[in-house]
Amino acid sequence: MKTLVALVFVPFLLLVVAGCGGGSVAAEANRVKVIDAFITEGSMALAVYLDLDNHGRADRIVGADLVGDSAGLAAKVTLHQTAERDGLSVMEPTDGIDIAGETDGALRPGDAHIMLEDVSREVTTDDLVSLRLDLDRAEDMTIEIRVVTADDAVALLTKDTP
Ligand SMILES: [Cu+2]
Repeated sequence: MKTLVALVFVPFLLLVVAGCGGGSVAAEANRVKVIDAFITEGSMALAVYLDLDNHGRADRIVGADLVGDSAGLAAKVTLHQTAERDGLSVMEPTDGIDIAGETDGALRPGDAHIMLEDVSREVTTDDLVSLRLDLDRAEDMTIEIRVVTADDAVALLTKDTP
């Protein structure tokens, strides 16, 4: 009798667990969207700025790396946070960049950004840079970063603060 009870209930429990887990993973996957990503043309060290749209819960960028044709373009890809040190604005490595839940967000100068370090060549507006973002909750995603002129970067970075 005990065996019969187990046989009846185990498949039922498995169904419930599978349905629940599968649903939440799928829903979480595409909640964070990158609307725009850009760097200013140049070489050596390039800061990546992002426009984000998060329709899900708060998340966190925990890593990033260049992929595809862009792999190896920079020796290092790091997450940076801007901080005040002795009255100076400096950027420091950080473990993660928080993305607020249920909101539009942006990575902007003076705040957090992704840094391409030791870029091996001049990156121009003809380039498109592929970057994988590692997220804490949502699935990792690959984004295309466009390269803009210094003037265009200023226009993009000032339009958000009317
Ligand atoms: Cu930086």
